[in-house]
This record gives sequence, structure tokens and C-alpha cells, in this order.
Amino acid sequence: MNVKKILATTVAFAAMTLLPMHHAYTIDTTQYWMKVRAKDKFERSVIADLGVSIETTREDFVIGLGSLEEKNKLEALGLLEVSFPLTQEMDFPKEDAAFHNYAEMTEKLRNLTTQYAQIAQMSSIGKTLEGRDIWAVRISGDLAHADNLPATIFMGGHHAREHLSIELPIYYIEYLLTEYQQGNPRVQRLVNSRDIHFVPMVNPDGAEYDIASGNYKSWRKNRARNNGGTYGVDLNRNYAYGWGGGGASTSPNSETFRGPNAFSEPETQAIKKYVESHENITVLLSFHTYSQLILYPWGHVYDSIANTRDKQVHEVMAKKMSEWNGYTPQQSSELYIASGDTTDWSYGEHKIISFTFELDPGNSGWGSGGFYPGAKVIPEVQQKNLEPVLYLIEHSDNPYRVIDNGNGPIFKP
Ligand code: 0X9
Ligand code: ZN
Repeated sequence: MNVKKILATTVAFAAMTLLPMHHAYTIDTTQYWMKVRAKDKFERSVIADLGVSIETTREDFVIGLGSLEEKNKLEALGLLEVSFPLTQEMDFPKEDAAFHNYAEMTEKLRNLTTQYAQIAQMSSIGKTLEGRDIWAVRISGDLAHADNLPATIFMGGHHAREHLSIELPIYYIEYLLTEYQQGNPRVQRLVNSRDIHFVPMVNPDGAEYDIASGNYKSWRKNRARNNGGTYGVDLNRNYAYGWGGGGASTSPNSETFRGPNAFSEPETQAIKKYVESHENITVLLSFHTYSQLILYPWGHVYDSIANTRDKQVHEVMAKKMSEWNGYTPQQSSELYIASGDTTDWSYGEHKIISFTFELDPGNSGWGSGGFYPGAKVIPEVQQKNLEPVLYLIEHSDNPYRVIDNGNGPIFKP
């Protein structure tokens, strides 16, 4: 992210709309980068609760994106240190061609699932508001009976600008299929004994919008047309468990707008329907960017999971995975309270062992690339998260093995 360029380009843009009474009014849809004073999870939650999407947390401040209204509130609270409007004119770096746009991803998944049709299937799990298919790929050595095998689901791209989160599921699909073919014994054993699901791009409308003009837009939400002329629902605030609680906005113009009701959006509905139609899913991982974190429920409250074994499984697995990717394991609400996210729902509603990874880069400030770290980081981020992915697939038969070496009750999906 070129801060200088953003500072130089301070063109605000507005959406005009008409009220039924024919009074014209303007909605300022400009987003602002803000540095806001906050020294712990409680202060961060106050900021998140205003509707700001917090992207970087440091010891005594956070960096977030928010609307003019949210910026004004922070200013009135005396918390705002610095802010500037987000440009609409960022360059699309040439080297970012390696990222998959929707058409490229669709073609790649189509080719892979055609080439490896015996162990891979591609299906549409629903259509977005703009009519795009939300693609899922299912991999198993025994597709016909895969419902009886332990299942894992990996997702990417809930948030439009988090393009790196899409590259990981795509890569692991390719990795599993090609390694299987080449006789990798570990992969063959895993694929033959498991049911593995991927939804690489949950929010294709948003992802396409973010890159469509050739300039990144730092778009986060989907492209729902909200009442009042603004766009987008935050899909990671739209799941039903704890929906309507803290850290999610009721304001349609907010970055973290929760939607008019839980599961109001076709994308979250599609995930709900898909997960609920595969009752063998025991483990879920949703990739996001960025901050290098491994997060687990709860996110909508500070309390930790009440069931001791479930809490331990999440903690032990998160710690184990952190040894491979170097990320920091912690409960989601240690970051800040946010309600309606994927993993609170999948664990809270379905007792699926659930993680959110905030991928690279880390929190080293505005210079590290944030949502747009460049395509050069793709291979290393795919590699460092490969072991965690294989580990989750491996343990989907009984995740509780990690706390009692398999001597406790057998997990029954
Ligand atoms: O705020 C989010 O949705 C996630 N961060 S992101 O920068 N990718 O937007 C984090 C979700 C973690 N969950 C909670 N804190 N509840
Ligand atoms: Zn995200």
C-alpha cells in the first residue's frame, strides 16, 4: 500500500440517491484509514463496536478503516491520532497477475476437477447477488461414500480485499490432487480416508469489485444494495450465532454492517446450507488476512468456550499449528469483540472445531503491504500453512485425539 500516493490523492467520492419524498441527499461513502489510541481488547472492542474494521493492532493503538461518521465519533472521543481518506486510484502492481480473479479461479478449478474427476468434484453451492456461482471443490478417494468419512472444510475470500486468502484453498486443492497422482503416500492415505471440502472464494462479487477497475478499492463487504444507496454487508458479521451483538454495525454504510438479519446474504446462506448438508464436517478453517494470527471461538464474548474439552482442543490445535506457520494463537475476542462471524456459528451451532487464520503480513505497520502485500508472498504463505492444513485433515476423524491421545471418547460427528 502506497501511503504517499494515498495521501496525495484525497479525492472523496459520493453516491447520490433520492428519498421517496424526492429530497436529494448525499451519502459520503469514503473510507478512512485511521490510527486510533487503544491499549487493550476492551478499548479495541469500543472501536470495533462503532463499526470500524480493525486491521492492525499494536500495543497502544490500532489501524482501522471506517466511514466519515465513525471517524467523527472517534475524533469526538479524543481517540483519533491520524486519519486520511482512502484513495480510489491505487495502482494494480504488475506482479499481482499471479492472483486468481474469479474467471481464472473458475477455470483452474474446472480443469483440476476434470483432470482428477475420480477424486474431485466441483459444484456451485449458490449464486451471489450479481449472479456468480460460489464454487466448492470436494476431494475424497471414495467420493461415492464420502458422507461416511470424516470431513474438513476450508474457506477463503469472505472479505473482498483479502485476495491472499483465496490463493491458499486453490493451492491446497492442487497440492492434494497432484501429490495424490504422483504417489505421495501421506497424501494418498489422507485423501483415501477423508472427505475434504474447499470454498476458495466465498465473496466473488466483492473480490471482483475490488479489482475490476484495475485499481484496488480496499473493498471488504459483498455487493448487496442496501436501503439508502450504500452497498455491502460484512459477511463475517452475518452468521447467526450471537448475531446482533458487539463489534458489528447496524449502519449500512459501515465496513462491518451486519446485514438486516442473520443469514440475510446469499453467500452466508450458501455456506450454511452446504455445511449443514455435510454433517460429517468436524473441522473448519476460514482464511482471512492479515496479522499472522490463529483465532478460535469465542469472538462475540470475552468468555472462553465453556466446555473444557472443546476449549482445550482449540487451544492445543492452535498452538500446534502456530509451530508451523509462526502465527500467534489466541481466542478471537482477544483481538476485539465481533459478533456474527463464521467460526462462532460453526462451533456454537454445530460444534465444529473452528479456526480463523489471519494470514500474512504481520502487524509491522503500513509499510508491510496490508491487504496488498504483492504476489511474491503467495508461495511462502501457502507453504507455511500446508502442515496446519494437513494436520486438520488428519485429525478430522477425532480432533479430541490431540488432548487425550485417542483415549477419550471417540468423536461422533
Ligand atoms: O474482523 C474480522 O472479521 C476478522 N478480521 S479481518 O481483518 N480479516 O476482517 C477477524 C474475525 C475474528 N473474530 C472476532 N474477533 N470475533
Ligand atoms: Zn477478513
